[in-house]
Amino acid sequence: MKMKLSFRWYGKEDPISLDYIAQIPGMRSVVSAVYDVKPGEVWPEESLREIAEASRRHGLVFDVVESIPVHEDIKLGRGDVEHLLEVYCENIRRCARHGVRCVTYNFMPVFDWTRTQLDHLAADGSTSLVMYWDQMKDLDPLVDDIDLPGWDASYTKEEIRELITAYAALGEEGLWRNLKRFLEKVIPVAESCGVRMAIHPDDPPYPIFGLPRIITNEQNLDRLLSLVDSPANALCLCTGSLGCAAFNDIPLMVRKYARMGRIAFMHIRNVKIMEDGSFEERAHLSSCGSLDMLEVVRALAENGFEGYVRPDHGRMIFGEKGKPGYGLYDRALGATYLNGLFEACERMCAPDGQKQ
Ligand code: DNO
Repeated sequence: MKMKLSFRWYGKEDPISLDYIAQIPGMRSVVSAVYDVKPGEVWPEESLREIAEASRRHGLVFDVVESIPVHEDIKLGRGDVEHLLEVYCENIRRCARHGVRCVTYNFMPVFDWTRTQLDHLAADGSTSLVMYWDQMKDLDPLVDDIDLPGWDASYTKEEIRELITAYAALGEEGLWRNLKRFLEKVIPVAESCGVRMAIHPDDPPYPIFGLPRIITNEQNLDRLLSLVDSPANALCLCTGSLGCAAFNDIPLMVRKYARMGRIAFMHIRNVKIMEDGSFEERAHLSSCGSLDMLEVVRALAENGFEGYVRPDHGRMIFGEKGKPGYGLYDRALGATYLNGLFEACERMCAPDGQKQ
């Protein structure tokens, strides 16, 4: 197949071993990172070499990094930004030396994804991550001691308040300015070592607690891509993150950016949007959620997509216990479903522009 099927692996500590990952049909690439180094510090080459070698021993290729985290001071444009950008560039060079071709990152203030519960029980006995507005709406992190699942526990409540206040003062335009500075520094380095930078959209793609969010919709993705017009300035198009807001038409966006050649990495998963805008993570199958997976894959295949694809968050099923979203079974089912869609679409779809 043209697309490159991949699977996230949290390294030696991950309860899902590379032995298991290698047994999933069609699996090609390992998506991993150096997890024991803080943002703003250089990754030891030895750690990268270990991931690459372990992958190779299992017949897999370590060519995708998720993520090199962007230090909050880069996003806020404060402190020694030049030094932090230098470190970031050095990490890209080191990844490239060990075979990495795609580096995922995000530009979300303070928190990565936000959910209100990680083990919501569905009628079939499976559990998944959900975000319910009625559990969110009265929370104010400047007043309450909030402990949402998945939030970085390394910050004290005081630090979180300070960061939230700083981002509120920065605002969206300030965040855009700092993203531009980041890209102008990083993209030429990525280009020169054959790496594509893949920005992950904000999850969910709208402001939470007044924090600015900018990687959220078509207009803003256009703006991001035009900040530095290079194939190395690319998207990690996450269907579940963009797709939990009804204003995003996911197949349309996938088609548009695939045609432009600006998608380096696809995170493919399904979500069910509820009437009040809450959402539940669901099984990958189209009929299980709000997204049309066949249309997503068709849009990629029709544009000759050769980038990386990974099944994203799975539910916990078959009695599995583990890292929410990152168990083995449902992601393996997701991979198999995606294989089927891609096999069918890649064989049947003439590339866009070559249709009769
Ligand atoms: C969630 C992931 C994100 C993603 C980062 C990329 O499960 O998709 O945490 O890795 O946003 O920087």
